[in-house]
Amino acid sequence: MKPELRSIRDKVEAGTRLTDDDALTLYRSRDLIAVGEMADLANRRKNGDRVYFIVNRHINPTNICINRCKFCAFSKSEDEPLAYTMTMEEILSRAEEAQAQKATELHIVGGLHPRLPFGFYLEMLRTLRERFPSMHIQAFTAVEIDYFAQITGLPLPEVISQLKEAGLGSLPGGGAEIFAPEVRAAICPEKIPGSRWLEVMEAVHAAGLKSNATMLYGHVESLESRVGHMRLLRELQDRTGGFQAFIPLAFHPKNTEIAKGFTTGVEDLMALAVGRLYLDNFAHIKSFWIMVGPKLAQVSLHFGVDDIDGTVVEEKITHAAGAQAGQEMGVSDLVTMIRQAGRIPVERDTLYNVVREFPAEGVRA
Ligand code: V47
Ligand code: SF4
Repeated sequence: MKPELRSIRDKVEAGTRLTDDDALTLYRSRDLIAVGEMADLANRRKNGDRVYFIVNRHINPTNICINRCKFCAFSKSEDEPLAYTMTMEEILSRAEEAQAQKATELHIVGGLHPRLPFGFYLEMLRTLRERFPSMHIQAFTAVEIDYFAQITGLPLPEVISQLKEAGLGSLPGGGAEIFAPEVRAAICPEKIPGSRWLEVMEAVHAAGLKSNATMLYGHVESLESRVGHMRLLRELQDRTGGFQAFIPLAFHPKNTEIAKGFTTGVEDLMALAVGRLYLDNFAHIKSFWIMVGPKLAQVSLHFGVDDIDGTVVEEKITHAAGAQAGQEMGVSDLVTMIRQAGRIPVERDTLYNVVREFPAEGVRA
């Protein structure tokens, strides 16, 4: 182990909170195995040998978006040929498929449509709740919630309360990107500032809803801006405790306006491991297998990760930007992946209640 990592390891062993400098030292060390071992210790202290997954289905009702972030290959303008908006029937038929596959969660996010009224989203939630009462609806990034406040002129708490009343169960973690203003100016100048993303999440947590938090890395950001991003998340979490999982998202460059290569495996594992070590008040670190690929997602289970998301079924955002992973993973593949890593697969619901625990046998020779 590199000498500069020894004092950090002592802190990790003692359960002492790491500083921003510590996180930078970890990132800069490039000592993947040492950092991974520490992250594994930190993770196992919280989650033991359990690794979580969920039977879920992603639905993206529209790709039309007024923001047109430079890193986003998914969004389109209204007049482009590939622009789409699903009808309520199309959304319902996807939810029906999810129900047939025993999904416990619908994950619904989309673009900021210039003309769809807030009522469309309330209606969608009400209809889904009525037709599929046992399914948890995790929907809308903080960016969409802010947009609803803008188009209705309603205060944030009122928007959230109406969504909650209509059936919203929790929020995913998208739209966070990197909070630093200079990075946002370069990659998503039209998007709400990081400070507003945090304000929306604080209001969401105050309303009693849980959410996730993401960090988009591997574009123009510096390591300092990544640490600054995580610091703001850790501070908010200290105040609210409303975040469930931290999900670093690997930037995919294809069809985007950002000239950069794909992230490397070491970069991906480091983002997850440093996240586990720095965010001591987050219960879960999720490796979204769609973004890092199923094989690296499996390896990440030894680098601080305790959650590999779920069955997903239809993923448009990362695939539009060149993701090589498939779109769907069956429960038995998820279970095998976790078992082969020597961990115990646990199917969870959105709020991390156990749905099914899979016994720890069945490892292939
Ligand atoms: O906010 C957009 C990102 C996010 C690209 O909370 C890109 O459980 C990589 O947040 N390359 C949406 N990333 C997805 C998201 C998410 C996914 C899975 C689980 C959860 C959760 C949340 O996707 C956006 C943006 O940060 N994104 N374009 C791209 N080219
Ligand atoms: Fe719109 Fe979200 Fe894509 Fe940005 S990342 S252009 S807000 S859909």
